[in-house]
Amino acid sequence: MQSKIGELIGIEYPIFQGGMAWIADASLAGAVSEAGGLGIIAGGNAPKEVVQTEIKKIKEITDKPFGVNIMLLSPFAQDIVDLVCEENVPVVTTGAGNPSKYMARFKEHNIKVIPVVPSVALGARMEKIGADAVIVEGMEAGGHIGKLTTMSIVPQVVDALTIPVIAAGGIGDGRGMAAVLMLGADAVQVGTRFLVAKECTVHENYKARIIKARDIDTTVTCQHFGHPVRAIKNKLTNEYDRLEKIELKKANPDLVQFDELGQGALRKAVVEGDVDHGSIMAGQIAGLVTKEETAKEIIESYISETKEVMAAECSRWL
Ligand code: TUI
Repeated sequence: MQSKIGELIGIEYPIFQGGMAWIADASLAGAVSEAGGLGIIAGGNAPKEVVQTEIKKIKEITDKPFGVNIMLLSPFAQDIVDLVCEENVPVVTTGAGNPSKYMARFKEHNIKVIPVVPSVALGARMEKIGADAVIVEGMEAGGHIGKLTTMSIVPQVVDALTIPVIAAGGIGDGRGMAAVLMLGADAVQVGTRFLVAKECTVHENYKARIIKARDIDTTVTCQHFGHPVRAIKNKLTNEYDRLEKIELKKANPDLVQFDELGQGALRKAVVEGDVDHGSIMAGQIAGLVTKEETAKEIIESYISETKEVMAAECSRWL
């Protein structure tokens, strides 16, 4: 498969696996890279040693390119920047902030840098300071999200930039992939569908909630205070909603409690399998995800479906 991204980083299929905090470890990322996509290890909020162990493991699993996602809100972000430079990680993606201050360092180490950008302005800034590509993530995505939808932001960033654009958020199968390629994206990033990969080590209760989810089952917490996060509705998101209603009426809302409620919530769902009080971060396409498959099967199904729907439309239109 020819793609600008494929040539840039040496992958066979233009599919990235999202660097999901607490979830995207060497097991999942290694399987994705081995299957010809780009597996990405999540830095999340983890300390350097934890991420280093995963980097060492992925090098055992595959010789193919892989990435590390640096979550810029993490207290360990600087340490993870040092780590990816020391370990010769080929690709870095960043999220939840502006990576400008690290860019020169990445470039010195020949690392391909691909920031997630929630707007045209940040995308243009990233291109100017040397980003190799950008990931444009719509608010259909799971986890921490921006304000715009994939359908609206992808073509606007494509028009404003010359570097390749990877589309993310709401891309649950080959139909979604074909759609964003039509919008001008060069590749896709997929999170939610990989949550149920056989190689994904997330707790089985988490997987079961994704497979059970319907179209209307995600919600966004902290729309007014703190960081908006999309997750499957449960007792935790109900509690967020209740607190938000109370605090919205106050002149000086108490913001600390939102952080406290969020602390450890993702770990609770991912590691302990507490899907009532933990945060089941997932995108709006969770309703499309119906079965556990290997990472290879997931990638192959995106590619074959994309070809199929493209060919069908071409024969109708051309
Ligand atoms: O980062 C993500 N998704 C995430 S991070 C995460 S861990 C977390 N948990 C609770 C609260 C906050 C984080 C779970 N899911 N996606 C990439 C992404 N990046 N989405 C939005 C952004 C973003 C937002 C603002 C990127 C840049 C940005 O820049 C603002 C600025 O400083 O200019």
